[in-house]
Amino acid sequence: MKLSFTKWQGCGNDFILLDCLQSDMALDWSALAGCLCDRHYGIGADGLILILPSDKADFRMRIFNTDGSEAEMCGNGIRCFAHYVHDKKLCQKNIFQIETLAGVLQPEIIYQNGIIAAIRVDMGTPHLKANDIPVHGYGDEHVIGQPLKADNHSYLITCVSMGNPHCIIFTEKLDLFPLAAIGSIIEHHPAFPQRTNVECVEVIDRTHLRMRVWERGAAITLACGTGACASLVAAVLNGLSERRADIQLDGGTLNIEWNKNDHIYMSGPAKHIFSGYCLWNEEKGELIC
Ligand code: ZDP
Repeated sequence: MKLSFTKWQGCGNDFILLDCLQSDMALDWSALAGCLCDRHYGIGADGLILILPSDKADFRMRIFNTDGSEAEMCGNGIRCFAHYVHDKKLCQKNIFQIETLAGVLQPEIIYQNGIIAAIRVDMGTPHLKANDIPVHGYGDEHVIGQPLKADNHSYLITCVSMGNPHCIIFTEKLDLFPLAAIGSIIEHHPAFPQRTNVECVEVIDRTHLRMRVWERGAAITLACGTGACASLVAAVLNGLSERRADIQLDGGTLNIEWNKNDHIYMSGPAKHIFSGYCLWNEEKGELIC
């Protein structure tokens, strides 16, 4: 079958978007995500996002990682989603609601001098209790600066859920941090029954952080929106930053604010790369090249 797609990126975290508003296609999304996201034999992306109708919000978003697993949420992806539906005039409002597995979230299209300057998303509230993340082995309460053994080293971890799980490690020298070597080990560590995203963070000053990410189901990517939110929360909990900071990622910068109402607001860009179509063999579960 012919699949029309559009490809977007937010801070270099790139996604294939499928507009499923008109058709109720039921495909093997996991297999499709694996094939389409492949950078050599497919289109290439960090994830596959479905744009769906919702009965409790304006739209519903589903996100699949490159390994085919479904994530609850995606911060860079939801900005791309919001920009796309706004461009296509699928929604006339500048603030609207998107249902995700992490709850109903609210993006806002921010205009400056008649052009879109950023997408700001009310990302909801962070979850800090061990069982809500989930993380095992540290009791029922918060996990802030606790030791975790991985690859014969002990790392001090802080765990935060933005709907999806994050394990944050602060380091003084980000460029020397062995993320490629330990990302997968921590992702699959038995302490994390749903696996986890892994962020290493260097504090530049109280309003500037640098962060690199190992994404669950996708390995190292240039940016992670939910990870930036989780890192800001972790920095505040460890007394390392103000409640509002710029988070510098390898692919760009996000501004994150943990408001007094406990909601997190993430502001950043979303850009269209190209659109096209591909042919998908449903029976074989592979692209027709
Ligand atoms: O939680 C997960 O499995 C993530 N890999 C989902 C994607 C998160 C993302 N990087 C973000 O921006 O929040 C896209």
